[in-house]
Amino acid sequence: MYHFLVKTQAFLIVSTVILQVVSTTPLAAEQPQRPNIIVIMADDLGYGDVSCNGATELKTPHIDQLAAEGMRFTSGYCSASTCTPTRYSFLTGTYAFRGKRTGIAPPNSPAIIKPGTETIASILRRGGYATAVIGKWHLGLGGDEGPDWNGDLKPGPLEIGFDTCFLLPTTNDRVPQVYVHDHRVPNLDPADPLWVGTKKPSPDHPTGITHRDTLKMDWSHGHNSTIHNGISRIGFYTGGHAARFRDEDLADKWVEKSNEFIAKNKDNPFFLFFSSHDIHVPRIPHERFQGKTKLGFRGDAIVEFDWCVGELMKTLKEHDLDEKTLVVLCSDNGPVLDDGYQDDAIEKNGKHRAGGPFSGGKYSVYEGGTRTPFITRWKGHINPGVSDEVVCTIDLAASLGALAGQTIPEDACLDSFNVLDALLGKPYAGGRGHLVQQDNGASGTYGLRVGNWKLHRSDRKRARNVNVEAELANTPVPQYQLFQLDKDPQETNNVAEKYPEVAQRLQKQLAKIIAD
Ligand code: NG6
Ligand code: CA
Repeated sequence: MYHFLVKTQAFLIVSTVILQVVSTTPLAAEQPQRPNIIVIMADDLGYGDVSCNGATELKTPHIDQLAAEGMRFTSGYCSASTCTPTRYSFLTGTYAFRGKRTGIAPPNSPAIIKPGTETIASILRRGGYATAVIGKWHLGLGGDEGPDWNGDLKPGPLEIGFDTCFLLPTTNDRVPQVYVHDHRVPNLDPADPLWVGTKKPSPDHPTGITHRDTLKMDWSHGHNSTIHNGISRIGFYTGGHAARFRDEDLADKWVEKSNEFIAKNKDNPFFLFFSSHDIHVPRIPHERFQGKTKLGFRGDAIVEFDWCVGELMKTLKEHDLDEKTLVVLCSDNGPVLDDGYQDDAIEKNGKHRAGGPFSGGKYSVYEGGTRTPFITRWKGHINPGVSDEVVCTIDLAASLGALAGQTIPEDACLDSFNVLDALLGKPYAGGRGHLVQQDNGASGTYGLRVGNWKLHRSDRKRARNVNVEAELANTPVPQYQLFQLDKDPQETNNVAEKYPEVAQRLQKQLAKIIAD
């Protein structure tokens, strides 16, 4: 089903297509168009965090413009409500619960996606694309022994299809606060080697507990180990001082490196995975964004992310690439207010609803955990509109592979559907018929959406105690619940007993997908 605007354009598009068929030689018609592709993935950005999805307490003009010029999805998803599994699925096109160690990766995690695995990057590279990931990685680096911070950091992105990378290796709240460029930590002084570990390296090592009064942003839970830039983090590290970044400068760095990559590849097809650290904790936007919203640093970080989107669009325009580039904007999981630092996100939230009309957020299989901002824009090729088709970040591998004219091997991208026509807003093109949502790694909490039905399955004994907004939004026991998303988007009314045959059908379907 499509928005009125799109439906009225159907006739025009059909007639244009007929004209094109008449006037185009068969050879040209068969050739893939191979536009450049930029996937912009935000971190922890909720459905309701952008003004084009209804936010009124802050403005996201650049994202709104993207939506106005493209297709805005009201059922656009990421596949998990935490970072590592969503990113794993986005790159591999396979549900994270099928892979090992796909839960939230610790600082010294080895590379989770093994070399030889087909990824969206390797598929596009085979299609002649120059490929880059710039920004947050959080999928581990190095062999089984983990990252060699002072040596060659491989395997990593370059071993699974990316030509180049410029990374935040894990998360900004996990040590170490250094960049990774291709296989190395840049600016590392050999006389001051980088050490990263899980145990306090010396009794007098300052931490968020021993030196709490010196912190520029206090922690609320966890995040009380090594201090850098006045903020204590998850994990311990020493050394590498010349290589360390300031949190305030991350967004500028991603934009700078992306602009370099785009300029270098403006004459050939390129794929850029722009992986913002915003709006993950610690939320420390650049000074010029601090105080820009009444929502505190969480809102300011959204504005910083929006600025990044605007800069990338400006760069495309400068190189005359607007009509040659498909842009996809998405998020890696739903929103969270207090995720471990006292940044006033709860206190200053006011009437802002980060999850939009949905319940839950990060860590949850309620819709708010995975139904997130999702926009596609390709000037001259996507007719602006709003779509309620179900599309997911996991589908980008098969869909964008198809766009690049690539065939995907049978044993790769197992859960990625080719929903290209839906992504391009083609009239009457369908999205996914079913989608599994998960919270973290193989933790046993799942959601299954089939049409307007939504099943929750929780194998855990207890809901995880995370304050997503005002309520505890994680899936509680009992084990199975059934909701009707069209009538009950907040998933408050469990109808499993009212529709037992539907509940059973979905339980079986979920069990089968998981076992496949
Ligand atoms: C949690 C962290 C949280 C965040 C999350 C990963 C604590 C108490 N909480 O374990 O702050 O880092 O992991 O977020 O340490 S994600 O978006 O990268 O998945
Ligand atoms: Ca995240």
